[in-house]
Amino acid sequence: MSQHQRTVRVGLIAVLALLVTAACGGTTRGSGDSPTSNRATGSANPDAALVEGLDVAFLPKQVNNPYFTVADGGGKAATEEFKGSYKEVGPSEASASSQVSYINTLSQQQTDVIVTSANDPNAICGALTSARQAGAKVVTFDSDTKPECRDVFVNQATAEGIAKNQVELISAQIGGAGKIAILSATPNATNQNAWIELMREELRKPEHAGIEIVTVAYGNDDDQKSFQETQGLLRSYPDLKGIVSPTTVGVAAAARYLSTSEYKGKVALTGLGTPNQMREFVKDGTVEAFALWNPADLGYLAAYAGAALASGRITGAAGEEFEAGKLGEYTIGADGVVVLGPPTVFDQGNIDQFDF
Ligand code: RAM
Repeated sequence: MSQHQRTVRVGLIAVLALLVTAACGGTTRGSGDSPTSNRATGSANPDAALVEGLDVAFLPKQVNNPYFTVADGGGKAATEEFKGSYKEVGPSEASASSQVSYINTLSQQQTDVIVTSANDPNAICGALTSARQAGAKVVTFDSDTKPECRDVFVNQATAEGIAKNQVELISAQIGGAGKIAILSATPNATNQNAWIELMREELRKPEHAGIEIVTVAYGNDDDQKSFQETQGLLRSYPDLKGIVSPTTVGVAAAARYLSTSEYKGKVALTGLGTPNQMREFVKDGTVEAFALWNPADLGYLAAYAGAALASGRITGAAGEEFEAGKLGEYTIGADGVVVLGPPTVFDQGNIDQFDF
């Protein structure tokens, strides 16, 4: 869409927003909120009518990762609901600066909403800032940038909640004591680094005094590298009791390695995985339990947050509310963060109820 077309359409959207607000008896937000953020109330999903034709682009950490296929699929479903136009672009490797050229292109194409999971908190900031100056609304989801480089971050769950969940899972599986290693994604990943830091904090609590993290290995969200790193961990630390891999790529590769090795059933493995990738390893006894949120819901919520920003319903300020289709109403928290909800734990008992 050209700059002119966008200006005209954004103007129309703003007028429509005002009309709907007036018709529904909505009010202009109070002090602390943006004066341009007019909220329509009384209708199930007023934004849907206001964002028709919106160009929404999803830019994942990497395109060939089943987790992002599902997450971005949720974004596509949401975009179709509000009759926007959806596309997914992105690198095949999750390296720090691999997303920059994609953001620049999306900005040149006058994309209305860019939804991205950052491979690095800093590397894409400049490109995102330029895109915002050119008129795009930027939503990060899954893995954040620095807050000043985006409008809203849609977090899958609180980082503290994820860290606690991971520690509880591994502790239960190794009997509360022993050496563990972490198999992470890329060394720069905002999300994994935050979780690992908080896992270390959690492990400093007296009830976890017997558990020691011996090292953090990086599989770069690459299947082969994650597989080899797992092998390396088991060779380097013969007394390892468990591995925590808070990445869907890492935990699936580690499970595949363990499942045919002498360590199967002896070294515990948990982390964040998709039920479809982990099912066979739960059934063959390699993995007892692991966790994840619903990636499709995460992408869906992120797309609706983008639509709410583009329609002027929200600006990203704390306390603002927006409708996210079938997921209902969400409120923006501090630093422009929206939280999807707590993660689910999967094991033999429930894994067959999930298909993603
Ligand atoms: C991988 C990615 C993603 C993370 C999940 C758990 O797919 O690193 O960012 O949220 O794992």
